[in-house]
Amino acid sequence: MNGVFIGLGSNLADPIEQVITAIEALQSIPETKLVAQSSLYASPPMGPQDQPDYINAVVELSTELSAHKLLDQLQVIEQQQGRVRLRHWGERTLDLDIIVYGEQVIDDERLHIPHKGLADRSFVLYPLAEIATNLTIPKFGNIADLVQNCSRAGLNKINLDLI
Ligand code: A4P
Ligand code: MG
Repeated sequence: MNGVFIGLGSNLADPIEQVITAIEALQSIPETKLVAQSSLYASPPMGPQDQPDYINAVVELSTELSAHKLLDQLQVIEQQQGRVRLRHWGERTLDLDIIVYGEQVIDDERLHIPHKGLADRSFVLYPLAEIATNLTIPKFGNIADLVQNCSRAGLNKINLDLI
């Protein structure tokens, strides 16, 4: 199964390192391979403003796991990296969201796929567009149109060579 895209976000405890560590951890999920990874991006927080800026990235996986089994694995990685759930849209050491799972549309008590907020989130759309130029997302349409309708103000690509 191709075309599974995961959004990574962190704004606590060395966020760049958190995201890099998480990308490594994703590669040890059973029956799953890393296909592509975006650059890292910094952006101001969406939601409560009294929290640090975020580092975000998007990766593409190829996996034999169902979306729900994949979510189980993502939540294990979040826990491994000390995830504590403080408040909605609040600070976190690591957030792993399934953005797109192939052509699937899922709306149940555990999962909304494609991710509900993706059209409003520059920190998801721009890294996604970097690795999936021609993607068409169920319910949302093609990535080029989504990017065009979402301002990238405040979103900065990180040059890891400078760090
Ligand atoms: N869940 C439902 N759908 C999915 C999905 N597609 N992928 C459920 C992953 N999980 C999904 O997650 C709560 C539950 O969502 C999970 O148990 C799963 O069953 P959570 O991460 O604890 O959620 P939350 O913090 O209450 O809210 P939410 O809306 O998920 O937070 P977000 O949307 O993740 O926002 N600003 C910037 N610049 N960059 C960011 O990355 N992130 C957030 C968090 C806020 N502001 C940000 C950023
Ligand atoms: Mg989440």
